[in-house]
Amino acid sequence: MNVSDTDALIIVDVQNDFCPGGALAVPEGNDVVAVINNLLPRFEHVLATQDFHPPGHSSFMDQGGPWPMHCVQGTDGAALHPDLNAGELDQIVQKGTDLDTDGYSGFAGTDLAERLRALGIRRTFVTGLATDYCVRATAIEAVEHGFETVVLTDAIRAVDVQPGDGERALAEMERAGATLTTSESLNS
Ligand code: VGL
Ligand code: ZN
Repeated sequence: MNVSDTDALIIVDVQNDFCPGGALAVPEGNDVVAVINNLLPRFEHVLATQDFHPPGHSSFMDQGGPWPMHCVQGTDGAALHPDLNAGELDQIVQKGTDLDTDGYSGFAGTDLAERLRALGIRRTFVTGLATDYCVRATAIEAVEHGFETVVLTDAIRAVDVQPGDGERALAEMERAGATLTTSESLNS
């Protein structure tokens, strides 16, 4: 697969709270950082999403939601992983800022689609955390927005609240029209 200037790398939620030691740790979540850093120089366009919840967000357990408090705006847990080569990110899109919606998708309540169109992007390559939530939702909505969509399976990790959730999410993304491949299949 050849990478061109109408492709964008999308890095979903590679944040401290989703890595081991964080509030909503994804097993081996930090392992995606090295894979993504290797991908960065191949892409002209790189956008990262950042889960960025206000205090009292409806997805938090103390509000009756499913998750421990995580990625609260302005906290270290919400910061991008320190080893991610942030200098190569062109844009950061904050999501989950609305109190009452989960904000899993990078497109939900954001201008991500408009930003991609403004850059002339036709195809997105989706990486990051977590396979079964925000990666899944972002990839499926990228397809719905009309972008050709590739999910790089070595550059994502699942929460797996229930065993098999990550595998099921892969199947769902593929069924929605995304292509699954690994970063090794990319030329540039
Ligand atoms: C995520 C659960 C809650 C994710 C975000 O980034 O996959 N999961 N908020
Ligand atoms: Zn969240």
